[in-house]
Amino acid sequence: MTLDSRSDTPASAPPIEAEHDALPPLPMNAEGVGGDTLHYLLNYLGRDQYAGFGFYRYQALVYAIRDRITERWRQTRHAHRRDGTRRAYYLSMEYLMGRATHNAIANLKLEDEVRAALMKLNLRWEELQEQERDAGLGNGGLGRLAACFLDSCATLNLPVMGYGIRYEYGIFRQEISNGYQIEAPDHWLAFGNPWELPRPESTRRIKFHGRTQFVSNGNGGQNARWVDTRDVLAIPYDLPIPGYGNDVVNTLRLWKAAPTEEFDLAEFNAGEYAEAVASKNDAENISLVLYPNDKSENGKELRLRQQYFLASASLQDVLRRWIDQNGRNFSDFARRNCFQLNDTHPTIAVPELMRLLMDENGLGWDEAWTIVTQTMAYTNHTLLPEALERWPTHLMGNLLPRILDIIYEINARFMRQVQYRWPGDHQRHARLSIIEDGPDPQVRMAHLAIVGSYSVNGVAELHTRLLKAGLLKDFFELWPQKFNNKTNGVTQRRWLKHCNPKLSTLISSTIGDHWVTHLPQLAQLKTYADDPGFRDRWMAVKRHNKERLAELVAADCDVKLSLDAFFDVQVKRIHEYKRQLLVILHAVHLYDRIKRGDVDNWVDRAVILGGKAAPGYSMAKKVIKFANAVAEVVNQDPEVGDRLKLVFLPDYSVSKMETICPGTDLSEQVSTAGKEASGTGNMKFMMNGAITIGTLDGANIEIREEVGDENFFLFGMTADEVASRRGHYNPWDVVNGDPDLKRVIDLVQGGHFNHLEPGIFDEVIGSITDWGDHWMVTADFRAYVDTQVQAAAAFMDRDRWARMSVLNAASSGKFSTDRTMREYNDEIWRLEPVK
Ligand code: CKZ
Repeated sequence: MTLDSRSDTPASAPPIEAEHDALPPLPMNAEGVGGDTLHYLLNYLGRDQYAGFGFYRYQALVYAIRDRITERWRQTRHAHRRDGTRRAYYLSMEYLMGRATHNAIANLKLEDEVRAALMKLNLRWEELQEQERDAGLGNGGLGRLAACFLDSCATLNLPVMGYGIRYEYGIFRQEISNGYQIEAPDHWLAFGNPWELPRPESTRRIKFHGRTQFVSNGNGGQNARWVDTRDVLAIPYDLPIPGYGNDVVNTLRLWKAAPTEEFDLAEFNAGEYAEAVASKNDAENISLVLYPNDKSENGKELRLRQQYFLASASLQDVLRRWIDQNGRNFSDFARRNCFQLNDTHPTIAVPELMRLLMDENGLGWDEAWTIVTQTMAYTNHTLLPEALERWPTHLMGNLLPRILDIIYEINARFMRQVQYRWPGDHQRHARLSIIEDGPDPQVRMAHLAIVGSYSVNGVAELHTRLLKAGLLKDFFELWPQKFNNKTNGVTQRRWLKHCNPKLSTLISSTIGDHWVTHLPQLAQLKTYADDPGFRDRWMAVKRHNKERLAELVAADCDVKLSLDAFFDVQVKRIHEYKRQLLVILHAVHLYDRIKRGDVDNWVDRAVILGGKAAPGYSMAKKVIKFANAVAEVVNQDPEVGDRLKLVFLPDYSVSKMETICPGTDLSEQVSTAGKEASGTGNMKFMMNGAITIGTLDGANIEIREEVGDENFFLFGMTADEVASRRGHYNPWDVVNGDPDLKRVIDLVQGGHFNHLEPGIFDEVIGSITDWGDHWMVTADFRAYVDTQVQAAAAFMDRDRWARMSVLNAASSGKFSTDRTMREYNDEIWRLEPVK
């Protein structure tokens, strides 16, 4: 069989139940798991107890667990097939999965058995776990959201499959050298990934370059053919997505790029053998590396190649299964399939589905367009203009000529509709057009996504409201019924149960464990917020978790934190709109207060920052250097001592967040109002009993609504105030009018934190003073500092703080992705849960 054979199932496949389901189920006990682990270590991996390399022991355990997952996986697949159920496909360029093993064991409810089995083998679960590399196939919130969605869909029995790219290199590893971020490649597959299952029999063929040829179809019409292409193969690797305690295992299918067998035959024939083989890299490069940008437009051809590769491979995969089961009759296709586009990144799927239906399956335009616009749904994740994807038509015309033809036709038909609705309103026509005119015309991917979809959603109430009133106003007027909100969430299985076992045990022993699948049950904890015994136990758990976090900080930053200090944490991608600067400048202000002896009623504080900067984002990288420079001075000053510590935790990741959020007292969510679409870190902190200091932005607003304003530290301008004040004040007037801020700016400008590298922070300070303070750091500084004083005072009142902490966790029920997925399903996908 060749790699790109056309059908996955032989014509006369045996009845599916027959022999497979006759296998006896594997034992779900310590003896079974332990025996299988040993079997895989000794007989399959060929290692023994003397092998010094811990990875093999971890690998053997994974195989033992995976066997148990695989039988449920097969049964889930058969159930989907048997029922011919309607299915949804999540298309995303990013999945920030983190580690899989703990999650799999916990979702199989095998934790106790695994522990016992490993004990017998003289292995420690905690140590084995450290052998697993994070699957870092995403940048930040958008990629992590996709991972939480998959967990919730599997837990809710929803037939949802994820499609993505199997990057060889995930998000870069961040090292800190002399305070600066250094990027190192994340070769996470170096020793292989025991969780993945390659399925080369389902390889798909992807076209690039070439040209469109029209041939007459014999009925007076013409058919388009995309010819003279340079093709690449897409090979699927499946990862199991186990539901919690329900024996469901869904699939995340990741595509790896590979050369076709005839790759560059022409060169080969000309005697350029080595060159032809070397040019295989062109194909393999497509799935080589994740683009490390979070926001920020990116016009690189390789990125467009990746996007088309994902869209085409995934759609072909779905169509192939459809044709195998239904033949080339697509009348029911839209009733049985839908695609959720994770931002505009996979939006090229809109014209690609048109092409596959028309060129490869003979449908007419109208028939194909009806199917497309009844199956595609688009989620917008940001209002930032620099993140709005646009592709130059010349680039797209060269790489995907047939796709560009189709986009032009979609636009021509769409513009006729616009002309009919708003005759003669040329400005509006230009604003709405999928093609942005100009010397270098561009395809606006968000417009293509909206025109091609039956649903358009934002990710928090405020975000959706701002989309409708601002960025997408014209589209909202045209198609108000397409727009809807779906507030983000996180999965409480990973973000409370697994990452905070002590708190989970306390919660479950108090209200039972129904919350693991029904998070609003946590509201029952509210009655315990005033129970002194419960509060003591709650705070003892927090202290234990602060100890874990302090150990991480000691190991990674070589700074010792006092467990009595107020743990004040901001971890997320570094971006000006997220205002890490506000947090650092506040630390400088506290340092200044200590140095001038203003320490009455002092509350010791440990400020912990973490996050990656896009490698090309120089301001963000300077902010990291700034944090480290301030930290260096503060942490070494004996006069400061435990009153203030500031650390920058390197290489922030999903796994690190699992230690960070349980140990946090104060969650920093301080973005310029109107700029953070939702945020999801805010929800993880809240669920673990941290209290938020934040602006009225993204999901903060809904968090505050749930927990009550007395349990949330609100500060700063609103989105409306930001919009009307921006550019209408002089930052220097603010600085000069606030003695605390003036001293902070003077300290930094005076070179107090950079004696050896003069001038390096000029741009950082310039960005908030001389150049208009676009993100309004100076404008919100006073309110922030005052609110921090209130937060510290609340922290010193141990009973009050414990109460607030309990109430935060107890009020986090809305922010489960179980709720989010139910809403997507009720209002967009309309799938039947599978039995
Ligand atoms: O999505 C989260 C939200 C956050 C929002 C984030 C996001 O900032 O508030 O909680 C989940 O809904 N990420 C992106 N846009 N919004 C985003 C991620 C990656 C890339 C881009 C935007 C990326 C881009 C543009 C990667 C490579 C090139 C270009």
